[in-house]
Amino acid sequence: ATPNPWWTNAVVYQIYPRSFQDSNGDGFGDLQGITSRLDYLADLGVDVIWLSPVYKSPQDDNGYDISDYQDIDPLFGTLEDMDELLAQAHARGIKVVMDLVVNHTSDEHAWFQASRDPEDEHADWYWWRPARPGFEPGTPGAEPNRWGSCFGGSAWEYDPKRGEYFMHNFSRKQPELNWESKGLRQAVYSMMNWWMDRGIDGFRMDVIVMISKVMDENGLLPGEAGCLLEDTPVGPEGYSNPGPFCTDGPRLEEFLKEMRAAVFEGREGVITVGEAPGLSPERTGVISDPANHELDMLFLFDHVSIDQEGTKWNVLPFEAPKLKDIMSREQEAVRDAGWASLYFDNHDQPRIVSRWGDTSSEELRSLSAKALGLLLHMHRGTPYIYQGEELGMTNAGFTSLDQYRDLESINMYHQRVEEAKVQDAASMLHGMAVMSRDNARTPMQWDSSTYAGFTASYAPKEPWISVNPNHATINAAAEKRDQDSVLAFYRKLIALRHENPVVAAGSWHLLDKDDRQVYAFTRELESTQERLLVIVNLSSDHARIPEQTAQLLGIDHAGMMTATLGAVDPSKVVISNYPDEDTAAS
Ligand code: TEU
Repeated sequence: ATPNPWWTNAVVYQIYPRSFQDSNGDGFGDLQGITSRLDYLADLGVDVIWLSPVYKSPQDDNGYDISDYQDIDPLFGTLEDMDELLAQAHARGIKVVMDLVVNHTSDEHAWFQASRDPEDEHADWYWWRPARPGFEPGTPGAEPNRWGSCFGGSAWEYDPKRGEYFMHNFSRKQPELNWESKGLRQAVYSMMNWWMDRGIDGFRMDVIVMISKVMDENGLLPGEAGCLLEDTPVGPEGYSNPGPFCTDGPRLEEFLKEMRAAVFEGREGVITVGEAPGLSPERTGVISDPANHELDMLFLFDHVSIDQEGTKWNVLPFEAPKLKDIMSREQEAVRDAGWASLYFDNHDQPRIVSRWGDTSSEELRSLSAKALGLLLHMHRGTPYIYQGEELGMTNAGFTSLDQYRDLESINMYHQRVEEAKVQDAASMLHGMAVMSRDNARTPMQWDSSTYAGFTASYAPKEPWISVNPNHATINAAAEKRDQDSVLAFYRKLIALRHENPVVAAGSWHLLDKDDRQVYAFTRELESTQERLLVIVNLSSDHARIPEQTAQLLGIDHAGMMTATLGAVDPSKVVISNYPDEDTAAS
């Protein structure tokens, strides 16, 4: 069989530059700060770092609104700082992946400004549509249809200069790019090649599954101007969800193949991962199948939606069987071809130890973080560690609206509580405390000093968002000194993957799918005769070893797992060489 690509046993570390390390005391993280922390990342053992956007941006959506793809925003530094980071990372054997945001740009991008002139060559690089017939443009109800934005309000914004509306699935300062335009696509590929030629190693592609929109025979989008607004069913907040029309559209795979041919073909050592909200696990088997020449892997969303009902602000309790079911589908989809990404945390998700672990005591927080880390990293796929996840960093613990910075949380509070009145303030503030993206964006906790070492204690400016007070005990400096820390555990997890082919390449088989406390599965690799049995107690109390797992262990299932949230130290994990030895519990 062809050897597996290098990224099948790589571990990727996501950096949110704004919150990682501030080197000039302005309260924002920056590129020089990242470079100063590369030894920490090399010591952890990660193979790749993925940087959330550092391009020129008005920072309306913290850099996911780009106004110049080929320059660095002064908030983060300069192109020279970027070149130095690339050189220093590569010198340590660490690859660098940038965040590609080409479903939309900032409204301050030159392309958009040019597009506001209907005679300009860029006129069709965005989605422009006239007001509904019979309505005064720019007045309420005149929008082309009732699509809503993920960040609140209508998905259409009126531009007085052009006299038409432009579509935005995110903030009104993030106009949607029209990928039907070949000129736009060529300009994107040219920019991507400029970065690849500068020495980066690939891209994480922001909402890339949204670049193809569903069209009708006249090139119109469903629910277009002229259609009755009732054509687009409207939710309780007064808007419909554009998702179905804007995700996994008919030309998605055509565009991905065209991009791969134009940018990645012939380059070595590259990795591409596409963010795929709304895509089913089964689609990842097609899009990540190397025979299709599209993407190496996708970020799916089903497993990080099992504790939400309708919207992320309606929170449901964690149920292990639901996670097992979804993770099984995601593993099954790529059993024979294609590849899975493995993540629980990122800059849009709450911190997993607070979400599905138990932070009611220091011991349980540490055990939870290890249990969840072992669970994720022992699956088949490429694991992604989000900054601070390796420390067991927790949610922010915010209780009032003014502590939040994320426009998604703030806008949706106003829309849901004050405008549409579909949720009361207390319930929404609870939903935000559990699910807001700001939970992942508080400064990285390096040490126990005033600002956690994120910025100097004497810095002239406070950090842009509050530092979590628990940095006094949860921080990298303390955990580096503690061989039993979450950090030490993650270092072993990564080493386990690098040293045992079964972890990266072994097949995956779930055990006891209905057990509500214990999550257990096996990994097997014929070529090296290795088998691994992973048993994780995801509850906060003692759990009985379930039937199938006990049988595989050859013990009476009365055997109890002693440690609550039992994640044993991975260095004790014995990779058994079957068939003679019995499998080892881990
Ligand atoms: O996120 C896309 C996406 O699906 C988000 O709407 C996310 O799922 C949501 O915030 C969860 O409630 C990407 C980026 O990761 C995110 O940071 C950007 O805000 C967004 O696209 C627009 O670029």
